[in-house]
Amino acid sequence: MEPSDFNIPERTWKGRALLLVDLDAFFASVEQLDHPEWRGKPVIVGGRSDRRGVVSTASYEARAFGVHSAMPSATAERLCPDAIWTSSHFDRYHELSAQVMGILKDESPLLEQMSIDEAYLDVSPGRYTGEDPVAIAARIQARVAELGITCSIGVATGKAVAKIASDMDKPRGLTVVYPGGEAAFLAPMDVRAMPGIGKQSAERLRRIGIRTLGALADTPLDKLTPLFGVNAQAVRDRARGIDPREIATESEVKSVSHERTFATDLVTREEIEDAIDMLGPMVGRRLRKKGLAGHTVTIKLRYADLSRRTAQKGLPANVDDETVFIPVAKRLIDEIWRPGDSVRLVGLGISGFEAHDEQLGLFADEELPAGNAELLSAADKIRDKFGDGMLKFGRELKIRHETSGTTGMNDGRL
Ligand code: TTP
Ligand code: MG
Repeated sequence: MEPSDFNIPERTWKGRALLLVDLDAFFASVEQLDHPEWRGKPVIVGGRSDRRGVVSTASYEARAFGVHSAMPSATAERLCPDAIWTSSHFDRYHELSAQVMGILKDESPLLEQMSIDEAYLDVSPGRYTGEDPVAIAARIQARVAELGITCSIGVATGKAVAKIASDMDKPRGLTVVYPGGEAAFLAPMDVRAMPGIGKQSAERLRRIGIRTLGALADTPLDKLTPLFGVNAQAVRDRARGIDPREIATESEVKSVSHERTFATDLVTREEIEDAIDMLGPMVGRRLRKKGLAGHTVTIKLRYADLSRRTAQKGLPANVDDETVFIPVAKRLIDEIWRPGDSVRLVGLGISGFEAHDEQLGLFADEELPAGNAELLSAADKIRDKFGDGMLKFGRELKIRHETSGTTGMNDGRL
């Protein structure tokens, strides 16, 4: 293979340097760590097919058979009949996640955690450390490996390229896109490789003859405006590797959140979903009142044993509309809850009000449903006048009478 433009190392890194660190087959790797006899073998974390479950994740040995996250367990069993199956052990995953985040914070406090196993780290020379970003990335890999799990890292000048790079050479990959090499790195890729360009955008681009990010980068703006409106330039910039989004460090993050304690423990997924359906409109209304929109959804569950778990998900745009963030919040349940867990408290919050504003609505046609601003604004008015109890949508009603106490509105972190 010819040396590509994007991987010619320079002696010193100039400008911004962001790492995207993502743990390899995270849940499965923790299971292999905790069960040495499972190492090197296909391990699947998830509910088995007799319970109509889906795969949470699979070790790379199982992925060789085609098994992947979100696949129905029945399919996974067929593809890999000899796999070792296990249910999730979230407390362990959170423990390991916290240890990894601790290592990252030690390398640079400029950290934005995106999920349980993924974080951006700003290691721009001169910002916090003068060290070479690639050397830092290599050291992080070594330090994480000491915990008994592995990670892949993308190093680049911006978020999108770092994210794509982190996924290029999993597991244990270290992919570096040097400053100035972004456009050449992206050019041959399918437009779908760009985070935020989903099925719909890709299809619309295909209809005007654009399949690769290179082609997108070279397209005149007047051809993109009908597709992306005011965001056409931002979309094209992203394809050219121009991505000035800052990382949002924890200290800047504020959230609007609500939580509720229940008199009787919630024991089914549906009951937890009902709680989210109830909390969502309270959070949404509070956001709209404050004129805030955020790109991180957090749910918090407290269990009968009083232990607490949270799960977070980043959104491709800032939102204040509960019809958009409630479905995302519900999908997070599986990260921290499994059948049999008794839940005493449910919290829901939106945070990350900064930075992403430039990309608001950028790729708004996918991943996020359109939302329902008009209806919500009408509902807000009724609630303003008569209070929260006056208007309830669907399932909200079911759960109201089951609550024993409410913690008030709070603008702190979940
Ligand atoms: P990912 O980072 O998407 O996946 P991974 O770490 O298992 O594998 P990779 O090497 O490709 O990064 O997700 C992190 C964890 O989140 C994963 O280990 C299990 C959980 N998860 C689910 O439970 N369901 C899902 O559909 C996905 C994508 C992840
Ligand atoms: Mg991962």
